[in-house]
Amino acid sequence: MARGPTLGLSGDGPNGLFARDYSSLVARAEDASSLLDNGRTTEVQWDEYSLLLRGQRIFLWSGEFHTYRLPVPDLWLDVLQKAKAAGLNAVSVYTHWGQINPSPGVIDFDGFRALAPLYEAARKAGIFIVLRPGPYINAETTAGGIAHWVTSQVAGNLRTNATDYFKSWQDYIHGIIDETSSFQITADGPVIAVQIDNEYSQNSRTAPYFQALEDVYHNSSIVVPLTYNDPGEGKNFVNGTGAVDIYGFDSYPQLFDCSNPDKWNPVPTNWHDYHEGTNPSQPLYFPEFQGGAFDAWGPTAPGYPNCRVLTGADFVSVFYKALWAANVKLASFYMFYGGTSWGAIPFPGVYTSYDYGAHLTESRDVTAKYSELKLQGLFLRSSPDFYKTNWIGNSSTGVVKVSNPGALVVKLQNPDTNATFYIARHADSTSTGSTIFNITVPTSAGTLTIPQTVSGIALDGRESKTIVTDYTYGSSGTLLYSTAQILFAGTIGTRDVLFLYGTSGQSHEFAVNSTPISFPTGVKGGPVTVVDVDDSLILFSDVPTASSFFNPVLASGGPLGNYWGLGTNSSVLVGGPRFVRNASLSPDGATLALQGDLNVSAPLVVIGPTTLSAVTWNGVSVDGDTAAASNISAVGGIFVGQLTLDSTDDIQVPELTGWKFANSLPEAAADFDDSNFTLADHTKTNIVPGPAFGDGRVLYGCDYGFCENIVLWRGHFNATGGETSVNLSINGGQAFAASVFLNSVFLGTAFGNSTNDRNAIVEVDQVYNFPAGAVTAGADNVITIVQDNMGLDEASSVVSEKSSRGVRGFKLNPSGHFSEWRVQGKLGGYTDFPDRVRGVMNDGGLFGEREGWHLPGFDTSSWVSRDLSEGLPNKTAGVGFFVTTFDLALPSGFDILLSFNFDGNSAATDVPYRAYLFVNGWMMGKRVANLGPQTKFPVHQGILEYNGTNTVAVALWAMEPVKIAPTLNLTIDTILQGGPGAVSTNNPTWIELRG
Ligand code: IPT
Repeated sequence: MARGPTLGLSGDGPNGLFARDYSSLVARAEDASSLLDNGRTTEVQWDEYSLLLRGQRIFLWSGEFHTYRLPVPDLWLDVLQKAKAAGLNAVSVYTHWGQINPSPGVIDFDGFRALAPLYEAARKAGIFIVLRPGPYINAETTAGGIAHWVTSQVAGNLRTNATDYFKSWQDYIHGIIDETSSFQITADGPVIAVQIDNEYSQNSRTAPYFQALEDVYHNSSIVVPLTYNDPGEGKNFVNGTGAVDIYGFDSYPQLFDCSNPDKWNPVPTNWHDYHEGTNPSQPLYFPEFQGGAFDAWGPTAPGYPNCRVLTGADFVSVFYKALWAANVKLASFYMFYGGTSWGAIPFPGVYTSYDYGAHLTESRDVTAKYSELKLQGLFLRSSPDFYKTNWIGNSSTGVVKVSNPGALVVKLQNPDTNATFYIARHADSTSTGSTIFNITVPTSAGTLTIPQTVSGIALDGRESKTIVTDYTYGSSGTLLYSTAQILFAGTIGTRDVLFLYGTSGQSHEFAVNSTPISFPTGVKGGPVTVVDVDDSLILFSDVPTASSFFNPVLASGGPLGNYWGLGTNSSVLVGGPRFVRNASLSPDGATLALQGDLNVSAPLVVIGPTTLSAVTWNGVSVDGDTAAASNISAVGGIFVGQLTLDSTDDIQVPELTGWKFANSLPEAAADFDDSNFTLADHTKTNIVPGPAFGDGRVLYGCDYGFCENIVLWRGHFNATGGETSVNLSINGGQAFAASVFLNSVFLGTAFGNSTNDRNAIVEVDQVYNFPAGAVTAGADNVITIVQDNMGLDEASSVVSEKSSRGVRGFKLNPSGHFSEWRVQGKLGGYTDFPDRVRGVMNDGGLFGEREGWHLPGFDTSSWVSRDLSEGLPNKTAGVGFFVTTFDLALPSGFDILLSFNFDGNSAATDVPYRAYLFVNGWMMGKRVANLGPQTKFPVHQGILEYNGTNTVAVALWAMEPVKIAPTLNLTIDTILQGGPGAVSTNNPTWIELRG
């Protein structure tokens, strides 16, 4: 069989380790004249088929990861290694303007805001990056990522080319450029593209804005292509002002309602046609394809486990392979790892967890859908012929002959090698039925009806399959066809290896030459069946066994040495452990050192070079050998052993006891001295909509520097004694709350309702009656409002991402005048907040937060002892702080996944309380007990100190004067032996920030 000029082929030398000379490959692989670039670098090119990096064709198979949602930089490598192990070669990363540029002129790339450690970790893991700095990112984050101060300081609509908006983003984008330039692929770095803004439509208002952003990059040292994500099939920014280098569009075919997780929407069928009619000279690119779904506040919220069903392994099988069938060659899954919307990160539509039902859980653990993603990713990595295919047609028009119309089969073919890929699914993509079919297709051995000896190719319910013909692999491996799926094809050591898999109970058949070989049912002779054909090692297993395999890359010493294809084509196959992080082979090829995670003791199977004789696991030699100890080790180079989990009995976490308590709402007392609060006397605002009623004063927190989290308002009036009530219209965004007091008397709470309601309440216009005797005639009386800000809205098509958060209307009844309004939020506001490590999003304006009661090291010795489950004293409505400390002494060499759990994780109750959970000073959770659904709050090592003292503080807001008795436990969710290595903490103390 003729070998085409494809890439990613053999390993040279005894261990297959080599640094590729890509300059020669450019000429060998492609006619360079047909490749396009942006005129700024030829290291990233493209044509109608795919992207090429340094002349080497790649299938960009990527996942979304927001480092700001995992505020522990030492854990980023773990996520990237898990992406790499899934066969992804890239991540897509939003950066957050609001965090990096908290106030005008301040650019902060320290701590979790840093980019350099992300880039270093990506380079180490062998993962490319498409950077998406916005300025607008959407992302279910407050104001869609726009810096809050901008929403107050810029007049008019944002995301236009108006001078003040233009000025507002300069520091941020120039900061991004400065941090990124030296990490582009042109400098052996991971960054291969930069996206312009996010999902905006192209018109006379927005196009000059895009152009202005592009001009800034073009006048900088950024040379990689600029890309764009159209929200749908809108042909935005393909041509004309603001057009980008590489266009793509986003798709979320299952949408975001996780409450009927088994209900599927059909696979869209027009992607290929749309691409042909839109940007046929570019590859088909999905900058965002559905990787999960977000979930909203409310008692009917389905929760993330259901989102993970809606977008589960079957969804990954059918919908991701539908991308292949449309000839997509660049795709990124939103989210691969969702993480946590801690502090003020969320927009009002989502709660703290941003788990997203993604491939990794919020705790960074792998899932069943991760395994399916890995099966696909390793196939792509194994199949360079697949990176350049023509879309030939499908069975519905007779281009592919299929025996059963219940199956829809699309044909893709490499024009250079004739390798052909048939992507099959049910014609009704939502079908849960079973369909058996065969295909009659041309091959190098003539027209064949495949399979030849067994009953047919099976589709059981929601699954999709890839059937290959004339597929080549490794240095000389050939496959005439296979109905079994390919886990791995390539060279290991000096031997070509093909690892096939299929569902047990179905029939599978492949042919190397003309002789069909079948695996009728199940798997015989152990988990992996070995067939040694013509010096090529061919293996077959069932799906669970195949899913247990990892294919760690053996890095070369060259530039980009850990990047598959560009840096190395060497790898080994490792079956058994929960996760394989890394592999390296001794120079003589005898000893393989593996690193990874175990959740249980597990058998280990390594398919390595024939020189292999020993394996270490996390530095310890593994019991086992490559002798003919089992049927599969007989062929040589296969190590069979046993990995043993150490006892985890001693790994425990304490009960949370010893709580101390203090009142955190002294402001709700008539004699509270608020003279250091900010006078709220503005009569103009850039925020829309403006005030609803009152006397012209603007009571929007952000106009006074208090843009996020809890804000307190105090309205003073000299009473005549005739005042009977106050009418307040308070806006905190969907699911907000505000409690109102007159002097020290509680008047009531305004409740925003669930975001699951179509007409979710963002603003409550309510009359608060004054009880008899509460007003003091002839004296100063004070209305105190404690208000939660649930975040600023994302942009909709008509409204900008400005949001009126505050008191939109105020009026004393029957009459009266507020002599003074004062406002207080986070200490220092957005310009002078002291906590530069945790950043502008972390805390708010509660008395206890201003005093630093949430910080480690604050001395509570003078406080009273009071258990959290006792609630506030005397069933009052108000806010109290509960603080305690606990020690952890958790062993190293483990990744121990912990979470804080309210109320025994019982479903949303109707108890009217909010609790703000601070762990070592970080606001890691907002519990809203009357709405739900979230009770469980994962917190990572790095926020938690695993060897020492930890501080947990709960700001408990009782929103009604009733008995409120929350409970809080720390639990171990999962113990993984292995882990990502040392994780440091950066938890500034009370002395450092308030002392
Ligand atoms: C897409 C956004 O680009 C992304 O930031 C995120 O918000 C995602 O939605 C939903 O999680 S917009 C797409 C739904 C049209």
